Amino acid sequence: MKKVFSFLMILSLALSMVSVIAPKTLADPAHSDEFEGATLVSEWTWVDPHGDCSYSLTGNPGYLRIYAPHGDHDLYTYSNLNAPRLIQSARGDFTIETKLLFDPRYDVQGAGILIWKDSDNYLRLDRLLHRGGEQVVDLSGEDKGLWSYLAETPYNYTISYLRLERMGDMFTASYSKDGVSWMSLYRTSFPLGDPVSIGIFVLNQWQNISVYAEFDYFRVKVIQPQPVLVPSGFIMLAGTIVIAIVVAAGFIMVESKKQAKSTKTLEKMSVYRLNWL
Ligand SMILES: [Ca+2]
Ligand SMILES: [Ca+2]
Repeated sequence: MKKVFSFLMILSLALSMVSVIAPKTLADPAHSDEFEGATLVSEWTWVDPHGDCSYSLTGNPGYLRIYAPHGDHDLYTYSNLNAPRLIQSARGDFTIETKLLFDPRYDVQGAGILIWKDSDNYLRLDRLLHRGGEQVVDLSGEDKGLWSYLAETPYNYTISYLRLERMGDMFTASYSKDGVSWMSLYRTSFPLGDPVSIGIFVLNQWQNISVYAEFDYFRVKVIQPQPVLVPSGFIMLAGTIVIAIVVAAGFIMVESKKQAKSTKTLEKMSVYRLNWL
């Protein structure tokens, strides 16, 4: 009996050490692009609501240039959502990052990266000139149709690195001057669900002077869920204990029957002895 119980215990503990949940594979992983070719890869979708903007991979080889010829190209709930943009589908947790060459000179000229659910739910992180002359990196967007400027910091360099991280419902915006030393701009809860669109855009609003921005790359880093250790050992242990109790109960019943039989035999013998005496 002891041997059987010990064997079940060892089996239970051994199984508990190897039980894991394998990470899910993402059904719709997004793709990085260094913009080194002469044509766009098929994952991208060009969105240009006015149909008057353009993009080029040859104007500055190695960079994607997005050009907006005049105003009325915004991503702002109170004016319009006409900004030219390149988007692709994404799911799960990820970071998106771009390196940008952009030197805005006129009011509400901007360029950056975007996470978009629909026209009432999106986040944009951009290098921007607004409010008549403020040069900034800015995080803003709509949450269920409500517009917010979430955070901004003064920034007046031609090169900027922008990064948005999504972990569940949490989004973290960061920026850098050199792509090495990163500064955190803001962290916010922003439930969007899956799938979402991610991408790059250019703004040109409230004046009629053309502008373009050049993107060196758009990098997507999918954050894979970590394998999770499952306490299946406890489940196995519980099962083992139940089996052991059942086996022990059976053993006790058999022993009791034996005892009862031997008691009856003794009783019979006693009766026999009494009769004999
Ligand atoms: Ca809206
Ligand atoms: Ca490049």
